[in-house]
Amino acid sequence: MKLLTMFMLPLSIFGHSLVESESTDNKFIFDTFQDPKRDTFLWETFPDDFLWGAATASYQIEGAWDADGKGPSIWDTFSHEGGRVYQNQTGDEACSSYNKLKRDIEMLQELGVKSYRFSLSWPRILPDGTAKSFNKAGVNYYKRLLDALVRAGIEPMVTLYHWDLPQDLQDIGGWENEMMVSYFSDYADICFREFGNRVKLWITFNEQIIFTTHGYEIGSHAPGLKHSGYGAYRAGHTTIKAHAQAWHIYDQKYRNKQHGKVSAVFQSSWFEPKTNSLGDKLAAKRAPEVVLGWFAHPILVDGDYPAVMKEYVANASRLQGLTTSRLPEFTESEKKMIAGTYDFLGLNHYTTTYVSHKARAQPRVASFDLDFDMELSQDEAWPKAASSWLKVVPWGLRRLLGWIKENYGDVPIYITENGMSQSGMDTNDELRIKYYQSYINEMLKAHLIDGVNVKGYFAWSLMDNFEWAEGYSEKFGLYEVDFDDPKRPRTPRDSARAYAEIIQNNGFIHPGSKEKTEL
Ligand code: GBH
Repeated sequence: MKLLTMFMLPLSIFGHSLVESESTDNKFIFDTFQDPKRDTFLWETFPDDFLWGAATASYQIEGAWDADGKGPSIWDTFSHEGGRVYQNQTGDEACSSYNKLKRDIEMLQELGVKSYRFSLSWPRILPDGTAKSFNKAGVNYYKRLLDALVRAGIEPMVTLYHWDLPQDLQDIGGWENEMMVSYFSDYADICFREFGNRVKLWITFNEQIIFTTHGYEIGSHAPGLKHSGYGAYRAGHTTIKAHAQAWHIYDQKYRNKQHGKVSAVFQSSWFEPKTNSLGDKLAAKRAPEVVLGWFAHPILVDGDYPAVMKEYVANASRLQGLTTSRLPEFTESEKKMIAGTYDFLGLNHYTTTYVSHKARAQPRVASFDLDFDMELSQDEAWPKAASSWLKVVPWGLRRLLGWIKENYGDVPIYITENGMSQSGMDTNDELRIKYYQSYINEMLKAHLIDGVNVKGYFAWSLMDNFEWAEGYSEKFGLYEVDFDDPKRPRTPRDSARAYAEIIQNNGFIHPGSKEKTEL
């Protein structure tokens, strides 16, 4: 099967012309996925105002971990500890983006994106996490970045929290401590005040489910705690209230002047039943309700956890001999404060998994992973990325978007991350080109055929970066970064050209029809 290529125009900004176009008779991108109803490629385009972007996060790219008064974050501590990250790598220097602002913006311009999603390092702005430690040098770095983006005509989408909590706040318990609600609100208030004249799209949290489960329950991410069965629920509970408070601060103090939008970014795979058994079907139905719904349901629906989540955690807690559920409860006034605190929905999506029903042994072990009587797996036939968890399953995105519309209504959706990893240095990344073409095509079908209100798309990532516990071994970049060179040179991969082509065409223009209109 030949690759569906849309490289009709030479993009001279990259210094050389593109791969010549191949036959476009192919209706399918992958050999593995050739269901005519599901997988046929759609030659169509997006609405004119569709927001094309690329994404990064502070700790993954900035480096300069202790420059200009920055305080340590939990990821500085965690990576410096040793034994936590692949080959004990750290984000001390990462991509040196703190010192390579000009080049990063040039890359965004080469791609032709309209928007750049990046995150603020809380301890760069408030070194000890609290307002009293305000660090002007850190603030000025982000002002320089924002000014440069404005000059380049690129709209910023700014994440307040992409996992780098100030270490001083972890020392008093981090997200397991309720006080974090007011510390986060103060931080958000300061960011809205300092940067809000240049920012119209704000994200409070990136993937609450990941940093609470990995950081407070499994221990594979900072702060490395293994509070199995309650750490993630307790930390997650705090983040939901912190999100809601920050949204209200924006709503009350800034919205009238700044006219921006605030929301959170949720992470979810798509979930397919492993077999046709009723148990597996019910488990697959439960999965998005729990994984996406844990955080999205309180914020988008009624200020409370999904009923199925409350039921399963309460039941597992009871079978464990507890008299109270390990899942905390919101008070009535908290529910009112939380419900409706969103202006759009941010979605990070990478892959699809099978779900099967699996009842757990008694007495129950307290663990988020075991609370919902399900087991996740993937299909060996699905194309593989370098990350063990990441299989390439484009049609899962369309199904997930349909699920969101069905369950949360006509909410505007930004896909805030989507992309795939490779392991070695190689700019010839044909599988990533197919990944982007097919996933973006499925998003297009969701929009045009299913009527899902998708407003924008951000590729993860602009460049190779510090992939958390995997260090630099899993590379997600449209641009390759050479981490052995102190200058951290960036080189566009073939996928950068392919993505630029999609953006330039605002979707997929059949080469045949293009020739016709040009004649
Ligand atoms: C996103 O997380 C993050 O927002 C981003 O920072 C990150 O670079 C990107 O995805 C790529 O991973 O090894 O089986 O324990 C996505 C969620 C979190 C999914 C870590 C995989 C490890 C699974 N990812 N998780 S495993």
